Amino acid sequence: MKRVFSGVQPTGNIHIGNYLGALKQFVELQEDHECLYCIVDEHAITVPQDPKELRQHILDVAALYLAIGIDPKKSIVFVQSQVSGHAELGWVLCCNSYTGELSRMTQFKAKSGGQESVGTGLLTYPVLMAADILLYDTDIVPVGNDQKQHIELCRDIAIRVNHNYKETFVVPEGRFMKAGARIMALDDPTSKMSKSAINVHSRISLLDEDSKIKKSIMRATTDSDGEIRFDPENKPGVSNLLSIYSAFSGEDIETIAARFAGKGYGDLKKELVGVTQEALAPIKANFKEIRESDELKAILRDGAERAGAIAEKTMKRVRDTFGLGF
Ligand code: AQP
Repeated sequence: MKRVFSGVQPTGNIHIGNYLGALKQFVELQEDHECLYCIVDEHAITVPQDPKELRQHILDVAALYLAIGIDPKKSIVFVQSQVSGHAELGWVLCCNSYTGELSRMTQFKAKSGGQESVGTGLLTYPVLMAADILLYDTDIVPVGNDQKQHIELCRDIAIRVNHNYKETFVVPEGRFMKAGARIMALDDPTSKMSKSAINVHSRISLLDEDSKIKKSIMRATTDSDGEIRFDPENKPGVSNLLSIYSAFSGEDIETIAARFAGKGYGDLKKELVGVTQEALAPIKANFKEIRESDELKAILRDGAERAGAIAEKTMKRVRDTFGLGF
């Protein structure tokens, strides 16, 4: 069975971009793969976090994982900082990567831009992400399109170590959704939907009330020509709404666009409100009960133990490759 690894940062409310780009794949893959799904709290602290809030967000993401259908009997669900191999391998890989390649990463440029002093963690973030993946001999990494460059870097580092030392790492492949790989902000369809954007109507969070979902979609930015067709370059707003519709419903984008031919943007938005509310209703219904259950922490402890056992095997191999310890 091929092994799958992916993670989500506990940095705020998980939105439909995270879900349609990454999380939805997690659920599908667990049926016929060996899956590890991580809450990557060590990534979250690359920018300042309130410690109390961070701990709450860790449990929120864990509960959401289960609420969307990740089954802890089928998949390993755990928190990154509970398995020390992530930080240990992260350091080893830092010593096998170059500042030049890291400073070229688009996400680093975006997050560090305009700041007076830039934390080292922001620069080395993709190296820690490579460690997360390589620690588990991962074959497949389901992520959104924004992570493509980081997956390439991870592959480069693995190939570099295998070539410069000896065969140590499995070289992984990214897995991207056809529809949903890059959901754009509702208020500005030229930027990706993000947890940290100031305008709450730029995104739909998985736990948003129906009224908020309706408000955010009905006020989404479109254009003035009135034609419903999929054309991300010239009609990014309408194309984004069609992508979200397709990703939730499973219906082909072209089929949806053809069905709305001659109708107005208001008609598309109204239907999308219904489709989104319907898709998120069971997640919201499951979340509350799981989040309040005593079992949640037990599931995470068990997950960390199982993940830790796999990680330790890899770390033994890594220490041997580099001659660490005795
Ligand atoms: N807009 C998006 N469309 C599709 N996929 C997305 N992902 C993120 N945004 C979109 C995917 O979601 C997974 C988890 O993301 P993350 O929490 O690890 O980090 P992120 O990419 O930094 O998410 P945000 O929402 O943009 O958070 P902030 O605002 O904190 O930077 C990843 O697989 C990612 O590709």
